[in-house]
Amino acid sequence: MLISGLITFIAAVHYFYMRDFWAETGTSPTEFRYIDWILTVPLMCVEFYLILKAFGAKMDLLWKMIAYSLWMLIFGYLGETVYRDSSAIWGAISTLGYIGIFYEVWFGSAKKLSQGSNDPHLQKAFNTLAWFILVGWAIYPIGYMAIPTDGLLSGVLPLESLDIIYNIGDAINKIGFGLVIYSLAISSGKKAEA
Ligand SMILES: *C/C=C(C)/C=C/C=C(C)/C=C/C1=C(C)CCCC1(C)C
Repeated sequence: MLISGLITFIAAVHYFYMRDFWAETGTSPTEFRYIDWILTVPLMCVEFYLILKAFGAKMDLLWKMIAYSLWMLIFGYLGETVYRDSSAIWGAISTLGYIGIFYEVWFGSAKKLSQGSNDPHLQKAFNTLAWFILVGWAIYPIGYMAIPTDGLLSGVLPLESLDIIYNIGDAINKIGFGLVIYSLAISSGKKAEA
């Protein structure tokens, strides 16, 4: 619960900065956004680790997921800033990190720990988070494709949609993750009382 609170707090602080930046310059607050993500996405990996810890998750699972997320974010950042003219290729490289996380949660050791837990509350929460990774996180690459230089959807989506899509993704995923963790905490609490 503490980590979920921290994630929404970090995001809230950055959204204040991003709002001012947008209001003053009329351009995308890319730096603030990626500083937010580089803190909050690894914390989401910590949430996966913590809910699986009682069922045998080891630190190497956590480090693997954090490494995938840093890979995803660092290359995405490069594609949005320094190498904007070749954003598509950097986006493709970044996507490998996303696939790594996706694999871990849907088929890899994280999935196996959840299945082996025999705890229906944990499994339900884990599966919901896995769907957030598949559907909720897929919102971001769509926003990224609105980059005007060579984005795959740049002719279709106006430039502003990049920030709007990222904002929608953040709202869905950060609040969604928080609610899943919250309901897991409640149901595990009930079980502990019984
Ligand atoms: C709270 C913030 C979250 C959950 C941010 C998630 C960000 C992503 C899943 C970003 C993914 C990207 C790709 C898969 C390719 C293009 C570049 C990114 C960084 C937008």
